[in-house]
Amino acid sequence: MNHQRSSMLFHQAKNSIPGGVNSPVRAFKSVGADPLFIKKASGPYIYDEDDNSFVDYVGSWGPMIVGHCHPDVVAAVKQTVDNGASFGAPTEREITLADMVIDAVPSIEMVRMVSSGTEATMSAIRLARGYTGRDNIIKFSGCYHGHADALLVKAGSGAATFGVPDSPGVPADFAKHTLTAEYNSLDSVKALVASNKNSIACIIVEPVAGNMGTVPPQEGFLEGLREMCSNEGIVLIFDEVMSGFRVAYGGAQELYGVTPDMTTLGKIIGGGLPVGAFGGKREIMEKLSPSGGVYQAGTLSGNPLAMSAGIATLNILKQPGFYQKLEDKSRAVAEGIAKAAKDAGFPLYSTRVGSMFCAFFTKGEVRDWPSAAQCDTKAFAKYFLAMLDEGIYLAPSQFETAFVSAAHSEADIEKTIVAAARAFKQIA
Ligand code: KE4
Repeated sequence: MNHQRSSMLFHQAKNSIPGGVNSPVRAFKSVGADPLFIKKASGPYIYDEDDNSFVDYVGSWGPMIVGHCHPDVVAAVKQTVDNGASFGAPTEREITLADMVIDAVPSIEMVRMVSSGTEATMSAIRLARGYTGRDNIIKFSGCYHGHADALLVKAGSGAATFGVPDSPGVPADFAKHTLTAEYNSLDSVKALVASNKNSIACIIVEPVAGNMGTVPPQEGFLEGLREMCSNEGIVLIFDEVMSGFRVAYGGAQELYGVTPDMTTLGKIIGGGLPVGAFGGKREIMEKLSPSGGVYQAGTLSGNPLAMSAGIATLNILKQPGFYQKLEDKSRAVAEGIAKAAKDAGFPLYSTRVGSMFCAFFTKGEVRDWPSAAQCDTKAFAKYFLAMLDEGIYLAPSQFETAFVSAAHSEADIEKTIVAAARAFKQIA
């Protein structure tokens, strides 16, 4: 497969942009290749600058659940931009999307729009601290909540991929209020709560971990966090930037029946445009400026284009049968890849929650960061490159999640499974 133009552009990009990319995990560094420069996309496909086409399982890292260039989303954005891209003033669309989110997500009684998931989690934590008057927070190793200083502590996603879960540039003073527990280990949380009595403002968790690969919550984990937070006056924050509207219309909190105090969102609710959101109980949210004293702001928060793309996307997700069809496709592709690995005698631990799935290159079970970190990332890199040669575009890191969209057809899924069978044979 010819990647000449992409490589030329990457070489050029590195002169102007650090590492040649505007987000590190896109650089293909951990898979030892030059990244593909994408020219366009449509439905389940992306097309690179060398006119290669790929079945896309990154979907812009989650937003493109209805597929690229869905006609309803394109029309909504075009119609909106003809009347103005941004005003820095309130618009009716912001109420429309806010009400759709409130109707969908069990924990959300009020919601504030921002422009990224990082802004959403950073702001939610500040609000939890303002609401409780406490300073400490608990997060989980391998979970990623964006790149705010306090959260780049044992973080997942690109931070884990590059082995900098504790980034340079984050002063110890900033990180000292961030306590880290192990995902799926209530005991590790109990120990931190006991040794930091009445000083923990919030626990922030990915209810389905997607940034160390896809790691589902074990039976009782989310329920245990809920009970602990209720007993201790700790704000429970579900970071559903990835899982929100992905694993169910009401997110993981609907799927597992556990309701947090606050929820952060992003990705899907912007339909591919820059967006984030945080919401929760009215009594907490009303502490936010200008109704309360906790300050938070943003030039492009709730901008008309992202609101329109989000509204159009959620209107598609609301259609009867949307998630069942997505579930059937996702099961088929994840199980097909797992079977291909087994038939090739390749050790793989497969996970899936709805249309989020992952193939861990390890023999053992993966339930937290320490077990995920055992993966053979070199074998993953060979698999990734072999799949790319077969026209299948996966996330360029073992510690990420693959996403299926409504646009993936049975033929695309069959092609993916055949490609996987070839890839495992090639690298075995
Ligand atoms: P953004 O600031 O990237 O919009 O959102 C941060 C974030 C917060 N919470 C969760 C659960 C997330 O998954 C993310 C961002 N996800 C990564 C992909 N694993 C974004 C991709 C990237 O960093 O380029």
